Amino acid sequence: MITKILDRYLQPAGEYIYGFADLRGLLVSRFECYEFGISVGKKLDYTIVDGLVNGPTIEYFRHYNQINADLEEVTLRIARDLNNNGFHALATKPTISAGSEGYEEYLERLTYDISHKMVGTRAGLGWIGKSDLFISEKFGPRLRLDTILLKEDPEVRAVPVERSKCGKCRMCVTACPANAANGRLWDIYTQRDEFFDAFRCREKCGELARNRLNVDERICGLCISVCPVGKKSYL
Ligand code: B12
Repeated sequence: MITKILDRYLQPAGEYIYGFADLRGLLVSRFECYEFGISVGKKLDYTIVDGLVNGPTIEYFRHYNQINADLEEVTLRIARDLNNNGFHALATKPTISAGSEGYEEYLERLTYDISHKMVGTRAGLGWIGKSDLFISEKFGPRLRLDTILLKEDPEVRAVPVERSKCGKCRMCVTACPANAANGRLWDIYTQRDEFFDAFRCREKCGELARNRLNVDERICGLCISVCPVGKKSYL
């Protein structure tokens, strides 16, 4: 039943991935009555991502906002349909923006109440790369993610991914204009700050967006563009 609903909304199917995650013990108190989650990923436009090699572009900025809006809408519609069919589902937002609830706390730590990447690894869809990106088996990092929380056990079991598959590759580490990554491989016991400096990344993203696009935003995406896993899935 759940997969039928998801397949109905996540169209065209080739642009999406989804998977089911057991999140017991992993969510903050605000969400802990939801024990399971559905990770939904929407593919980014490959031509736009390829165009990021020399820095952020206005096309990427628009595309990224459009995908966020698409994901927000489709996950809301799915959650509504699930709720109409006896489930208890909650669609979370793809990202946090200025003015939204919790934004001040977010700025202090650069973490949000729910990590879509964590839901993605628990759903077995991919792992965390050296630049702290979610690397999906299907699209590499060339996607944006969202999560639908669920109280009921969907009874579809995924094998969670618990360590990085990046091996010796350092493409994103050397490409990062902020030098934010130190090259250490991720596993579920590794904290973000041990291998990735999010504050340095954010500052550089702000500088690039200001200088290249004249917008007060934080945009880069070079780590997404250079990842060979994403490129491989394109071929
Ligand atoms: C805060 C934030 C930022 C901050 C900090 C980034 C960071 N790496 O933490 C800043 C402003 C710098 C930023 C920048 C960007 N961001 Co951002 N950001 C977020 C946001 C809102 C919250 C992430 C968060 O809470 N991080 C805190 C840390 C602790 O968690 P985490 O980053 O998710 O990763 C840890 C966990 O996932 C954990 N984990 C994974 N699996 C498991 C399993 C278990 C059992 C456990 C215990 C832990 C665990 O491992 C990771 C490392 O510790 C998310 C949306 C969301 N709600 O998830 C988008 C998000 C992470 N951003 C995204 C993107 C695309 C970007 C940018 C490319 C945008 C751009 N500027 O062009 C850059 C790239 C930065 C980069 N290389 O990470 C995408 C990532 C897509 C992908 N393929 O990975 C997300 C998911 C948004 C989305 N809806 O798709 N971002």
